[in-house]
Amino acid sequence: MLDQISDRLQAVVKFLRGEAKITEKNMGEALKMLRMAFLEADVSYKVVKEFEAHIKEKSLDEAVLDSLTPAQQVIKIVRDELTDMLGHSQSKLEFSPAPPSVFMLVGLQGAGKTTTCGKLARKVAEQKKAPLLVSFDLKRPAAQDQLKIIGQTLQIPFYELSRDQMAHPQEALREAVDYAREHGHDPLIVDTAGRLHVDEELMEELRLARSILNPVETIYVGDAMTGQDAVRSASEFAERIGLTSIILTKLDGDARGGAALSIVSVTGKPIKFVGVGEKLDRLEVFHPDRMASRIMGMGDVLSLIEKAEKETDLKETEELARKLRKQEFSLEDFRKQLIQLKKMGPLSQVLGDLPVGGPFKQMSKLKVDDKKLAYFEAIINSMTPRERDNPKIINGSRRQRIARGSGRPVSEVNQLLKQYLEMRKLMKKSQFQKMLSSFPN
Ligand SMILES: Nc1nc2c(ncn2[C@@H]2O[C@H](COP(=O)(O)OP(=O)(O)OP(=O)(O)O)[C@@H](O)[C@H]2O)c(=O)[nH]1
Ligand SMILES: [Mg+2]
Repeated sequence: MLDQISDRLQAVVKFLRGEAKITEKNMGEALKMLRMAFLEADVSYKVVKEFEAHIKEKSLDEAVLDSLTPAQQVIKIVRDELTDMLGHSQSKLEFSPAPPSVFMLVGLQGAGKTTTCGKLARKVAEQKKAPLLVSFDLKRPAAQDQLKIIGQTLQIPFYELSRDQMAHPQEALREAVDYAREHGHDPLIVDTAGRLHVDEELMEELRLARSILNPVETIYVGDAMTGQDAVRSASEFAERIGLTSIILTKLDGDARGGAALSIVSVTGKPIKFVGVGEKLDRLEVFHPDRMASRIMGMGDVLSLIEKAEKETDLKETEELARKLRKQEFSLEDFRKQLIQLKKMGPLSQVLGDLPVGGPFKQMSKLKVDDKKLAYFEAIINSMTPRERDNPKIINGSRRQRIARGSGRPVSEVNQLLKQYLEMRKLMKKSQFQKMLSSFPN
């Protein structure tokens, strides 16, 4: 996620760390590096200029220059400014005191509105809400089906418009709201049609829907891959129909970051979530502070730990941490680890949340895809408890027996053992130990 700008900003951090004093000269150099990094990431020029001015003013302050750690102070200033650029602090979804709260999702064609309706419904359902989905995309009959299928997949109810209702969309919307109210649904999540460009017809349609639905959240869904285009159309939507929040999608791709870094200051609206994959569970709460730290390479250990705590038994994690500290990490533990990783989602994503560099980057290079996780599990299942505790005893004939038992080739058994050893080695390294030390003994 945002690898390019992240690499560039980390280079600035590194540069500053190497400077014992902050002078106008090296500060000028750092500012130039920052400017290039942002412009390359397709951040709007105006936003870059403001950012630069703030950094300069704060960094050349006497208190910073005279401090014992001027470079660190400047790094902190950059981090704080970056956090502000991303929206300062986390913003939550609004709910209406008189349900149903209506969330209306708007945006250009293909931005991810329909998918995000599903992701959002899933997210609020997790918080014990009872969402209802409805599609106000009446142009394409397939649009209704798309959301209906998403609803079925998630087991979240979908309010299907009849042909008759489609002919009278305004009434249909009122009926959908009434239905939600009568059946205790909250929120009502409304999908809308997209267009290639902002046009008057679409704006009219959305304004009308808005006047009937009176949504507490009008959410602009923007494709982060389209950079400044997403920002420009967001401000048009903001001006012409009014927005309350933003969701950026496709941040899992190689988006350069321009949209994420400009959209908040250009529209004045907060980013509440980001889409990080096609699957319906790939929606993350957006934390400006964590994102800023992550971009600057300070590691999003917090959100990783949160994720881990949510889906793994803390006790098991503590036990694992203890074993890792004592370097007793056995194949049995490796097997448990694989199961946990499987629960947490694709490996590359989990590892992507960890601090950049060091053992983690190497770990993400371990060639373990999700299918392989299942094979690895099968192989470990075919080992005896003794073999799992003491993999050293697994010689050639044992390898053959394990391969036969698991129905996998011997080469894969070899590969697993090799990766296990590599993982063990990596886990001994200091950075991981540091993270583990945040777990109680
Ligand atoms: N990689 C990735 N793909 C996404 C994400 N969100 C949506 N997509 C994909 O983007 C494509 C378009 O998504 P839709 O939800 O149909 O977009 P839409 O805005 O409803 O499109 P229209 O209704 O045609 O305007 C689909 O292939 C989605 O799977 C995301 O966060 N990451
Ligand atoms: Mg759609």
